[in-house]
Amino acid sequence: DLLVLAPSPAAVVNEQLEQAYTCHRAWQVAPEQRAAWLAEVGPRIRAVATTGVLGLGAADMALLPKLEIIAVNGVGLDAVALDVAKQRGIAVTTTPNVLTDDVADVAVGLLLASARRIVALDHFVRDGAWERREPIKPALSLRGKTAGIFGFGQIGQAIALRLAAFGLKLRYYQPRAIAGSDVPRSDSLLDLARESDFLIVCAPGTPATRKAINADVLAALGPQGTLINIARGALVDEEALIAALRDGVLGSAGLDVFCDEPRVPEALRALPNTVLTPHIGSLTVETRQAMGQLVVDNLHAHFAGLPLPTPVKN
Ligand code: 8YV
Repeated sequence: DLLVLAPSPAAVVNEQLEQAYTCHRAWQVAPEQRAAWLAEVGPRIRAVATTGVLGLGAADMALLPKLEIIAVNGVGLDAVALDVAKQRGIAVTTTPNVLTDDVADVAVGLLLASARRIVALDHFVRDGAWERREPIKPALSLRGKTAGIFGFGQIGQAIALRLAAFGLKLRYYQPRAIAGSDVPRSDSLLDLARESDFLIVCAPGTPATRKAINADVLAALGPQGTLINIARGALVDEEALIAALRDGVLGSAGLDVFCDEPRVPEALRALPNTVLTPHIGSLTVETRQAMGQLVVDNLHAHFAGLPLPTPVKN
């Protein structure tokens, strides 16, 4: 029996799961009935298919005594109780590589939209302000500016590759230096923010990165600086971000992720210097199909006793 916490947008993925397993679809259960439902089906569940956002917490895991594998449709592991999984010998898989380029594209899109005020100027045209000949303030060019990448893994490096083509200088920070990279590493996150015009958050959500982007980092990025976040909302002190954007301590922000999704603070939505997207970094037809296929392949491999294609080393 497979517990499916969310459907894939790719029908062929859902069909393969339905064909191979007895699927229990959690998203079709009303929130108030979820606990009772899970207590009933839980003892039969041997596998869970979940998303990067939903993960699987310790409380739910406790209701699944026969659980053998958690297949995450995403790369974020922040919502999975990895310690419990390890203790119980439960395998965990993710969907690396296949989403890297699409997520990097969204980071670049948010950066361009923020720097050149594309969304605000779209409204400017639609609302007739252009026709009324209202003035348009020129933006600042990207050329010669510095993009700092916080978290220089696959996604961070894919973003660097793209931004180099825009004539941006690049730097990164993460605790572990990347051997052989020609992108210089800053000494700390605070230094990276100080040295950058654009700070792009690509690090995993962990206890160590929680609220790493705090008031000091935002002030170091500065009044002409831009924060881009395609990682997890938890890495940013959202209250501090709102204050910095409101008070002109920070120039602008392009955000695909938030602290309490899908709720986005009204204060953030009301600010003119933000570009906001609903966590769509990996949401393309092709990538969601490839991610979903990896979920299927990992589950099939597990139950066939074969090596897992993309296991998490836990
Ligand atoms: C998705 C993600 O939002 O990979 C992740 O960790 O956040 C995204 O790809 C989600 O996991 C889709 O299922």
